[in-house]
Amino acid sequence: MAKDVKKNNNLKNILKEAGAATVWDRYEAQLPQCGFGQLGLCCKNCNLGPCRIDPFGEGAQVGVCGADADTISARNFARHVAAGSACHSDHGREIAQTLLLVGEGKAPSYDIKSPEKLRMIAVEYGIDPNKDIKELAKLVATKMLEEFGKQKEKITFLKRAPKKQQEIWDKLKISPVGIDRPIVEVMSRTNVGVDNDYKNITLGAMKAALADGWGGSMIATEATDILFGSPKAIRAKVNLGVLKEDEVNIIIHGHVPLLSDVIVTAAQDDEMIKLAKEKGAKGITLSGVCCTANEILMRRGVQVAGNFLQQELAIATGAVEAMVVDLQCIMPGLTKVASCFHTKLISTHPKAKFPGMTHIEFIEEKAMEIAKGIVKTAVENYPNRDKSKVTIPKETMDLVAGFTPENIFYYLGGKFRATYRPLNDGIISGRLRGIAGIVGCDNPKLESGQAHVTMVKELLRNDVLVVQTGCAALACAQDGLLVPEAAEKYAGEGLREICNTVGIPPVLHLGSCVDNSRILIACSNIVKEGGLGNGIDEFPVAGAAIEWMSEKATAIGLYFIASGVPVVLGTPLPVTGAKKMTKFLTEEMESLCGGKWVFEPDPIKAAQFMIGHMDKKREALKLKPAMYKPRLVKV
Ligand code: SF4
Ligand code: MSK
Repeated sequence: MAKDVKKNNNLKNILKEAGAATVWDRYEAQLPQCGFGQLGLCCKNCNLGPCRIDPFGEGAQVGVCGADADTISARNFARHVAAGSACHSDHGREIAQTLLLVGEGKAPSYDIKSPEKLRMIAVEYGIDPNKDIKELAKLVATKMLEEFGKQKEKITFLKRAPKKQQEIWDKLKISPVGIDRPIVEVMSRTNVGVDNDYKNITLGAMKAALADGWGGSMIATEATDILFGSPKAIRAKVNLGVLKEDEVNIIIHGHVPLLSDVIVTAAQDDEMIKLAKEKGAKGITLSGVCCTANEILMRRGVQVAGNFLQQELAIATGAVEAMVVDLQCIMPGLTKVASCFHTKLISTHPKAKFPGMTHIEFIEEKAMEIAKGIVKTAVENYPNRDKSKVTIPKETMDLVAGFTPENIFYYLGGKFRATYRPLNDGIISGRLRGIAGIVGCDNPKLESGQAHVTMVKELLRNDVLVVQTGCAALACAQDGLLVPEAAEKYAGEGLREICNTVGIPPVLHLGSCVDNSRILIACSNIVKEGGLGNGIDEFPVAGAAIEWMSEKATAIGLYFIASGVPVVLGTPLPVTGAKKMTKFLTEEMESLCGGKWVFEPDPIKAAQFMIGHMDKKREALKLKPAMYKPRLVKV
């Protein structure tokens, strides 16, 4: 059964009455979902098939080619990871390409908002950082783009990882050479009759995942910071209540901020606001959904309408003039929902078109012109709004976003003593038990966002500092966990002391899905600061994407695991019909790289696993146990 946790039920009913299904309805209609698919036992990699393995051991145990359950599930899993890595990495490539255009003076709508970061990255690529800023942008972007096609050398940012992790990857032969190549390699070796050893296939997938985390995603993060500015802690509001009854509402949805950032500027243009007033609105309200929301939230303070599962509900408010989408996590079901209202759906990316949407193609060279055209289309749609259909929920919540591995130095150590020392000392002394990364999507199979909230509250009361990205961060933000005041309400004594001293929330918003790379960097910085072992696998850190849904989440999970961090999923990977493969992923992998997958649907048990893992790591480092008893809070 879908778990809709009673959130926004009014809007769901409105859609039902209008004859448009929501993601919850469509999920129900799919039940029972295919057991072979769930167990990872079906294969259609060649035209001898499709084949499926009988999970009860009575029917066929191998496909027509002879592949068994372990080979089939490993191949399927590897292809998921490759697709996820490809998605993030392509995102990174696009931002780097725009950076190159800026360096060449061909993209006048953009600027270098963070020259400091540009210089920092230039040094890492061996470029003289004192060159003219445009020239530097060109050189750095060229180096970034070269990373994708490298044929001999390892990708540059691997050097950011602790030496121990680099040695493990070399030993396992999974250090990625180039970003595209390991992805192509997965597709090649999972073809019929190529790689048939489930462990070897999985190692190939790990290489593709590392190319994502330490390559494509990291480039996406760094190039976005260079172009649009490194985030700073910023307060904003979240939830559907950010939509305004008397203003033109434009929602931006997707992942790549190249257009959305320019739309933010276009929507503030006097000419556009004047036009909105002429059409009878008081102004223009811009808000975001999914990771585009995270990108423009943390750099421009733009409010967030909602997470993945709220995209259809936003339209059901009847108050959205236009939803502008780029790519990733955009439900094709939106078109049916929008057809019940006046909302214009505008696709903008050549790689992501939707039957039923208006396509206005985005070109970097003409970004502002296109952005203004889109805003104008939305404004002109305002008179078509049927006021009798407007139902905007009242709920909003404050959040603080915009933490990065660079600025957290300052929050922790002060401007003149910028250092991770207080954080490491907090862990060493036991004030903090450890750090948890709670990331990923929201999913009706679990609790539509609430599983994140329950898990995070359990971690906070046990003095675990939580870092978040993606829709998980937005779900917790809606519950009021991303404000400094949440420390008083939910944190254990040790975490509360630290949050109150430095004025940070107990849950730190680190950005979008590609910004999981920031968590990797933060982990590396903690190891470099000293006192907590020699590798990411040695200190008390764990991750979870309990409500995962996208293939991108499998890539993210696997690069954390390959980097030494165990990762909890609420619904298992589709491999559990293959016994040896499941054992490899959930047990044996730990001895190879320090991380492993854990499948646990109960958010409290999932949090307890993470806490237990942190305690084990503390013991191995001969640290004192956590200083305080867990806080007694009813979750
Ligand atoms: Fe069947 Fe093997 Fe072809 Fe897969 S690759 S469809 S298991 S014959
Ligand atoms: S948007 S990948 S639903 S986190 Fe990055 Fe949210 Fe998951 Fe998409």
